[in-house]
Amino acid sequence: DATKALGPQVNYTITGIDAGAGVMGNTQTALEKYGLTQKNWQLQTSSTAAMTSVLDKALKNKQPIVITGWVPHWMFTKYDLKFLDDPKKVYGESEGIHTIARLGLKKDQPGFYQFLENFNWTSDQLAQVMLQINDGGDPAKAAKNYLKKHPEQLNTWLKNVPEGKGKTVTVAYVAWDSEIASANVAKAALESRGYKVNIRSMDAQPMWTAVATGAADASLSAWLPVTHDAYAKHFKGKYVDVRTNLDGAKTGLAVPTYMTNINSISDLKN
Ligand code: PBE
Repeated sequence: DATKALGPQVNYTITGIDAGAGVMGNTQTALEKYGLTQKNWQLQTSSTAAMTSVLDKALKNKQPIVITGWVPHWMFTKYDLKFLDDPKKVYGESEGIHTIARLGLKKDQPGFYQFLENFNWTSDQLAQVMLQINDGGDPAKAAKNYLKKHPEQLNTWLKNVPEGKGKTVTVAYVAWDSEIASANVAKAALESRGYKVNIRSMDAQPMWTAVATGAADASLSAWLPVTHDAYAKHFKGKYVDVRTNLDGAKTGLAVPTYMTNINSISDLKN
């Protein structure tokens, strides 16, 4: 009921995802900065899968719900959602997905490092792979299909990358949908040049730790400058920020568009 206060209708709960996600830490900050903790608002930890399933149900019943949202993600393709305005800029102004590498990688694996310097794409391109996977497609197959359809882009990515001759590299990623797509596409691209690529799925903190300690060679899953700021600060000097592999990422709080009275995080107070 749009005329009633939102808080009691959703039990003052924001439906979140995994605890290690940067958007969770920032949402906790948002609750404090917007004075929502005093109003008993709380952030529920769950997983992307659980969050999107609760979201799916709410949408089917046209019920109110507040979630931690982000793009690129298929939730914004599949559902009519809107980000809540964030006048206090808790979630930052512009965000990108960065490629990070372990110290010494450029010297040890110049060919692989060259690939990392070459690799970037757009949200629309990433979505082609992500949506195939969301439709039940095998991630490795979706990645190979993408490369078949974009041979020129593959050439750009492999520019000045010498034959791998079976050299092994390890790429850490977090199993968020956008990162499942990028890890698999990078793997397929490198394998077409003769590299052997181990992609390892882990939580956000272990991912950063793996790159910072050299247990992984690189990762394409770093959201900067805001979402993973805490990790970036913690591991400062222990990793190389190679480049932005995708521009125009965004995180924040999101609601279905039928919640016409709720447009800003400040509106949650009413
Ligand atoms: N996300 C998706 C991640 C980065 C990718 C927004 C859930 C996070 O919050 O750490």
